[in-house]
Amino acid sequence: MPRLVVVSNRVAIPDPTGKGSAGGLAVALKEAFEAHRGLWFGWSGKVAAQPSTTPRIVDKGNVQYALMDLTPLDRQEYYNGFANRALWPIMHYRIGLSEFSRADYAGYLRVNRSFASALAGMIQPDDLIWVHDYHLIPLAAELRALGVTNRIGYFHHIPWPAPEVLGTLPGSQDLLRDITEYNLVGVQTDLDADNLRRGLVQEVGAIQRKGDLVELGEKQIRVKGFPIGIDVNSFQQAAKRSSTNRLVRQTVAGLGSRRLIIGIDRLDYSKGIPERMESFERFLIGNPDQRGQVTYLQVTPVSRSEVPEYATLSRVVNETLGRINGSLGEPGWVPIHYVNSTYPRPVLAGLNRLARVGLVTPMRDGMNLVAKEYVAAQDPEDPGMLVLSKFAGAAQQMTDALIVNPNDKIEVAEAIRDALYMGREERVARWERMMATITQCDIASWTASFLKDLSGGRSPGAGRILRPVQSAGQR
Ligand code: GDG
Repeated sequence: MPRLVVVSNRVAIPDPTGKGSAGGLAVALKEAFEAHRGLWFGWSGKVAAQPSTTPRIVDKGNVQYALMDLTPLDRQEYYNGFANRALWPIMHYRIGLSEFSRADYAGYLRVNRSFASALAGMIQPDDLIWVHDYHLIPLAAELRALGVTNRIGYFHHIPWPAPEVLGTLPGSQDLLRDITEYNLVGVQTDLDADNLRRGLVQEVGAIQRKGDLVELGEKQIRVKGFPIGIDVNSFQQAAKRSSTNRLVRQTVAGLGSRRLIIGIDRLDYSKGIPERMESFERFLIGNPDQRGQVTYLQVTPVSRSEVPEYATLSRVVNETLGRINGSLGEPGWVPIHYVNSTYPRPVLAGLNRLARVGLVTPMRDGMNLVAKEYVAAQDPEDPGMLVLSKFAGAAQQMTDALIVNPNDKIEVAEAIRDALYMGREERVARWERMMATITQCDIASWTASFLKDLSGGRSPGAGRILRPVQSAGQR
C-alpha cells in the first residue's frame, strides 16, 4: 500500500481524551488512514509572528500530523482574504460579494508556495498525495515546480461554477492552469465536473477527450464527480441513543405537543438562513392554524467572523429573527429559536431525530452533509421529511426530498406545509429510498473510490514532458 499524504487547510488531530466530536475530513479519512500509512499536512490553526518553514510533527498511531503556523498577514491575505472573500463567493455564484485584491492573491500564492516547499522534502516516491479544497488549488503546481512527480489528486468540496461566473475573478485563468497539474480532480456533482471541464476548454485552451479526460499540452487530467457521503451507521446509532441526552430531553420538554422544524448550518450566506426564516414566516402567515403548533430551531455556529460579509450576515439574521418573532410570536410561544452554540454531534443527531421537518435550503452548496445527517437520524417507523434546496449538490442524489428553489419563499412555505401534513406511508417510502442512496454512497465508498481512481492509470511522469523548474507563483 502506498502512503497516503493528505493536505488540507486545517488539520484535525485526534482528541487525546477520545471523546472529541470528530467531524468532516477526520471522519472521511479514518478508514483510509487505517488502510494506508498516512501523513496529514496543513495549517495548525495557530498564528505566529514568524511563519513556519518546517512543520511541527505529531505522531499518532500510523498517522503523522505535520502542522504549519501562519503569520497574521498570511491569515489575513490567504485565508480571510483570497480564499474566503474572493474565491468562496465566486464559487457560490455570488459575484457581487467577491472582494478581489492583488495583495490577498499574492498572499494566497505565497502560503501555497511555502506549504509546498515544507511538504516537498517529506514526500516519498510512492506516496499518493490528496489535496483538499479551494485554499490549496495551486499546491500541485508548486509541488511540480519543486520536482514532485507523484500522483496528486484534488477534491473540491464546494461548487465549481460555470466558466462565465469563475471568469469574473481576476487570476482565475491561472487557477485553471494550476489545476491541470493534478492527475485527478474530484468535485461533488456531474454538473460541477462539467463546469470545470468547460472552463478548462474555454478559458485556457484545453481539449476535452473521451469521458472525464481533459488534455492541456502534455498534461492529462481527469475531472469527475465524487459525491461525498457521511458515516450513515454511526450517525444513525448516535441518533438512536440520544434520547437520554440532557439537551435532547430538555428540547423534548420545551416542545410539549409542538412539532419541531430544524435547520443546522454554519453562519454563512451560502446557506440561505435569513431567506429560510422569511419562508417560515410566509408559512405561518399562510397557515395561521399552525401558530403555536410548531417551533423552528435554527442551530448556527458562527464562522469566519473576521470577514466583513459574515458580520453583515449576522446582523441581517438577527434583524430578520427579531422581526419575525416580534410580529408573529405570542406569550408562551417563540416561533424561531436561534442558537449560535456548537453542539456535540450526538446532540445534533438527537435533535435531528426529534424534528418532523429538516429544512436544508442553501442558496448554493457543494453537497450539504446536514441533509444526509437529517435522513440518517430519522426513526424508520415514523421518519420526518426533508425540504431540500435544488442548489445543494445533495439534491442530485436525494430526489425523494421535497425539492425547492430557496429564492421562492412561497414555494418553500408550501413545502414546509406539505412536509408537516405528509402521511406516514409516504414519508416511510421516501425515507427508505433516500436512506438507500446515502448508505450506498457513504463516506467509506467516497474515500475508496477517489483513492482507487487516484492510484489507477498512468504515473504522471509517463508521457509527459516536465517543464523547466519555475515557481507557479511567478506566473
Ligand atoms: C463544505 C461544503 C460539503 C454544524 N453545526 C455543528 C456541526 N455541524 C456539522 C454538520 C455537518 C458539517 O458541520 C457541515 O457540513 P456541510 O456539508 O453542511 O457544510 P460546510 O461546512 O459548508 O462544508 C459542503 C462539505 O464541505 C463536505 O464536502 O458538503 O457543501 O460547503 O456535518 O453536522 N457539528 C458539530 N456541532 C455543531 O454545532 N459538532
